Amino acid sequence: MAELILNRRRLIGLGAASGASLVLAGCDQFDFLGQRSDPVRNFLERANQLTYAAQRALVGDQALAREFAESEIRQGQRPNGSTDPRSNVPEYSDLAATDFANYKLSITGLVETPKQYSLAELRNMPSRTQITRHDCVEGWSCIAKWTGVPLSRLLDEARVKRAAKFVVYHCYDMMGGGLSPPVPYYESSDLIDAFHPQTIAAYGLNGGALPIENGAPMRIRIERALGYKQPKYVHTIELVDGFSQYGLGQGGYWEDNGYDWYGGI
Ligand SMILES: Nc1nc2c(c(=O)[nH]1)N[C@H]1C(S)=C(S)[C@@H](COP(=O)(O)O)O[C@H]1N2
Ligand SMILES: [Mo]
Repeated sequence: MAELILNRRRLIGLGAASGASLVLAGCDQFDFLGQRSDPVRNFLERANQLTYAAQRALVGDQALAREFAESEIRQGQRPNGSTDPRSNVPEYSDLAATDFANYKLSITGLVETPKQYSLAELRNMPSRTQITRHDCVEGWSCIAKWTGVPLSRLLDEARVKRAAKFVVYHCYDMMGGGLSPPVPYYESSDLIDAFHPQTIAAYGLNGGALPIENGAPMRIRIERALGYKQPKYVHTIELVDGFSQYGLGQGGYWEDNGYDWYGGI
């Protein structure tokens, strides 16, 4: 896990075209990578990482997601997944009762200076507004206007340690139930997506405050990723060197249920 970023950079160094054709051509083409212990080869052998590597090679580290005009916002953001954690999370219910006046966003884990921000503090920081399209794997899309603090700004204030490789986003809402005990929703990204200029800690939607059904008081927008990679109701952002100890170890609630980790569009 510690070598993942280095390895990805080496892979991208092979060039976008060769990266893509390698994946399409199948494993024989990997033979030039030599012995089994070659770090790039080990990296490529993770099935899930094939998509990741190919998408990264094609998309590039800092390519922007498309942004739209106001006139292209055709309806409100369709609520999906959890839409009201007040129903089963007392702590969230208490926060909502006072319009999130006592909400704190924590930045923890592999940082030099752990931080906490109230909603008012977040709203007073430099913001970014972007009109983007949200694509849910269930087959619908919505164009919406999101306002928030660039996550890079929060991470810079907390000063990310060199050992950090991923960011885990912890949410208030509890998923599942039935036969298995409910588990909290969570997600994760690499540092490239965390520091991407369109990745924001969003507290505003279509010109108003972010409604509860869409993740109040704050949700993360990672604009080059699918809907399930847009965590709502986020209370803690944790810098980690791996995510095996969270949930079932796949990097997110839906990943633990079989979805792809990278989830790029
Ligand atoms: N905390 C949390 N975040 C979540 C979900 C959820 O159930 N809980 N659902 C995901 C899915 S599958 C989608 S499509 C979007 C829906 O966001 P929206 O309700 O604002 O449309 O949130 C994502 N983030
Ligand atoms: Mo979704």
